[in-house]
Amino acid sequence: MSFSRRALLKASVASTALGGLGAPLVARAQAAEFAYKFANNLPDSHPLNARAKEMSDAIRSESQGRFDLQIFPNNQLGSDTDMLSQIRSGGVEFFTLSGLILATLVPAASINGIGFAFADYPTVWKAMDGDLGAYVRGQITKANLVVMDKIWDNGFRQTTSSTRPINTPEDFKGFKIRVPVSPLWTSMFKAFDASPASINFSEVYSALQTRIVEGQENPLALISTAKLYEVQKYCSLTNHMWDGFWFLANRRAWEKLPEDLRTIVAKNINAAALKERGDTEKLNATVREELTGKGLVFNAPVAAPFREKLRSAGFYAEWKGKYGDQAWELLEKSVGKLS
Ligand code: X2X
Repeated sequence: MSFSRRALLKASVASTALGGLGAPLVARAQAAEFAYKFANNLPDSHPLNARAKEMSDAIRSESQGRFDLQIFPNNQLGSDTDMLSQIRSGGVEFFTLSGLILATLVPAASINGIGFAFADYPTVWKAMDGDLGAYVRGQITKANLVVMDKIWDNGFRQTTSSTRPINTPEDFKGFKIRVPVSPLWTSMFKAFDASPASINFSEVYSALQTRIVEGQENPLALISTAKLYEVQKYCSLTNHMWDGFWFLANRRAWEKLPEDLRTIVAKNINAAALKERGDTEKLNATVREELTGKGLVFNAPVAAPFREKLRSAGFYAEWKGKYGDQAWELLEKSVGKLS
């Protein structure tokens, strides 16, 4: 690094320390050869964004200021549906998206969300870091997006409601539930005889607050960080699916990067994913007490009748047909027989 650049960076750090007063605000932007945007739908306080910040700092320093990864959390740049089109056109360079939503473009990407497929985290990571994940990444690549190796954790999803707890599959009957924009989600809650409405996460808090829907489902880490407990009363630990975020890149933007920068960026993103998995799993396991303190009333239904309801509604048979034998076998190899 040249003397003058170092001096400029120092000045910039000093100005930040002084609360941003003073001048050389542009040092960082000027230093970076590449400034890429990373958009996501999660609150700032979610582990994904905490680890993303750390990762962005590590990338900046390892690349000696050549690469600046700018994080836009909380749907600041638009809903998941908007961002999926932006990542394809290059309007954003990076985006984390649930595989289930990505399935609107890459049908195979929802396969990890099949109801009650995964029993626990070790099984999830073995599959997603193994053959099943490799298969899905292959399909994503065919759709002309770049995907990092390691999927990030959202978690096992639980059902919240402003009207009633869910104890048995019958409690889902007629239940007005928000689901993310994804055919698998709609299909699954229809199989429960619920009344699912596809709504992007950016609109969920207000949809619950205004009671357009009675309930929603998400991992506890997100029910906590997105403050959904403020507009929900019950939380039923249905554990009905595991959901994770693929870290996607726009292909043209990715290929514009010189090889050495690609290596630095990918290595740090994948390392951050592993740390985020640890944080999120821990938060999902420990935040219940805090949520109880905020007024959420918990119950823990037995899973078997829910799974049986999906089976008898033909859910597993239908999705096996949609994914095809190869993908289904990879899933069953990881989780055991499903239908
Ligand atoms: O939209 C949701 O519920 C969320 C945030 O969990 C996903 O991204 C699937």
